[in-house]
Amino acid sequence: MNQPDFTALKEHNTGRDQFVHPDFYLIDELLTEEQKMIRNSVRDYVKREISPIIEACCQEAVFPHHIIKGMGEIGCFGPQISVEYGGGGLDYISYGLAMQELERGDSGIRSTASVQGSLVMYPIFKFGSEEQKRKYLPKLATGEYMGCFGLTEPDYGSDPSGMVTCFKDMGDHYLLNGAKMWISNSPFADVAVVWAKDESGIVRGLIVERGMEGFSTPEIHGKWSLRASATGELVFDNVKVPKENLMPNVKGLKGPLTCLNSARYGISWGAIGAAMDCYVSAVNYAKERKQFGKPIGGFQLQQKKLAEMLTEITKAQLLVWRLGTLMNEGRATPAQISMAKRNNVDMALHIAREARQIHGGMGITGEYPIMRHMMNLESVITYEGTHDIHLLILGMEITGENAFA
Ligand code: TGC
Ligand code: FAD
Repeated sequence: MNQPDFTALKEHNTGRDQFVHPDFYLIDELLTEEQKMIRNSVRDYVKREISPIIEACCQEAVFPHHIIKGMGEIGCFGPQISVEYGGGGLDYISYGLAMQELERGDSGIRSTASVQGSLVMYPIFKFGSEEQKRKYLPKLATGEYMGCFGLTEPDYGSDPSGMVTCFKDMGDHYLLNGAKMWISNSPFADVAVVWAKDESGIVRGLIVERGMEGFSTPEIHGKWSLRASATGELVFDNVKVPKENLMPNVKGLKGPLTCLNSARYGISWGAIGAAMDCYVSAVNYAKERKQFGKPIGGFQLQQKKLAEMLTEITKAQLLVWRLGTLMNEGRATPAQISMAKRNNVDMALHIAREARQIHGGMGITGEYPIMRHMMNLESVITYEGTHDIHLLILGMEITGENAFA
């Protein structure tokens, strides 16, 4: 892999991203001035710092480390975490809008922010000791520390309850053994929030730091998806974890699953960003590209695709706005979040595929963002609970019957 020349890319590509979001139902009128300001500030950042370089990052499968500081400065890490610990203290609609704009840039960039805010800062904020909060959260908010979240294992993905990673109490420390798989940000993370079983088989959360002996983070190569995001393993070979690194305030699988609620909520907004980018590109292309003597946008078949895309985006926007309101009131249920994550990622993937067709052969090139979004969304529909798992969560909510096992 080659490191792209970021300076040259920015010089060449700055100003090319002229994105304006579709707002067919005037949903902006439901947003506060502060929410719109946050949305616009993240959008400007994406246009300036992400759009000019992202295609090259994906082509070369490189995570652009230099963006971390700027993402911290505009408040993308832990916008929903209390300001007392360095977070943004923002409401959940603002958080969602930030994720939407980042994922409009690229799902891998949104992933980096989701993991940092919802899966590393959130568990430390919610379940950590006061010392842990003071030690880690302010540095995670600025990006001085980057974090990752280890739940999935090679043999336990959808069913994390079977995890085999475990730790023993050795008196003055814990001894951690096992491995985690498919971990976003692991290759460069300074800290890992790791879910492991204690000697009674109860799932607990530990904060593991890079540099602890026996802890390694090999990178997973060869992905066709989320190529601008670094994914890896977490390997624990008799790692001595200080006792003060156990998060004291949660026991059981509800610990990691509570964090997933926040991250899945963010994805339900993020997917709209990817969908909107594909839709806007498809509208522009359909108006410009001529075949049989007229713009292809003048043919009914292309209009059907565009009309259905806009309809689905509008429905998804209304879904997340209402869900965000329920989140702000503390009334959103895990099943409601599952519905939004499942629907909106599937919607975005469908729109990416339709947009790809509208772009004809050009749709498979890096001239347009379509194929990159489409490939990214193949991960997004699998991580944070697969499409099937979210359907089963809804099925259980409706019937009261558990169809998982
Ligand atoms: P089950 O017996 O149903 O539940 C165990 C305990 O957890 C509680 N619970 C929840 N609590 C909070 N929020 C939720 N969403 C919860 N769902 C369940 C439940 O009440 C119970 O509590 P208690 O007190 O009775 O012990 O658990 P189960 O073993 O039957 O599994 C349920 C299932 C399948 C829904 C769950 O395990 C699941 O969601 N599986 C999918 C796994 C998953 O999403 N993994 C994601 C890994 S992280 C990731 O992908 C990051 S990608 C990051 C990026 O790059 O963006
Ligand atoms: P499996 O669980 O093996 O599922 C395979 C198929 O079987 C799926 O279609 C699934 O829906 C289906 N299936 C499973 N159980 C049932 C059932 N009961 N009924 C019907 N169908 C079923 N994990 C982390 O912990 N941290 C991370 O940061 C992280 N980042 C990731 C980044 C990427 C790029 C990817 C691809 C994954 C990441 N993951 C992460 C892991 C992700 O959460 C898992 O891939 C996901 O939970 C699915 O697990 P699995 O891949 O083992 O698939």
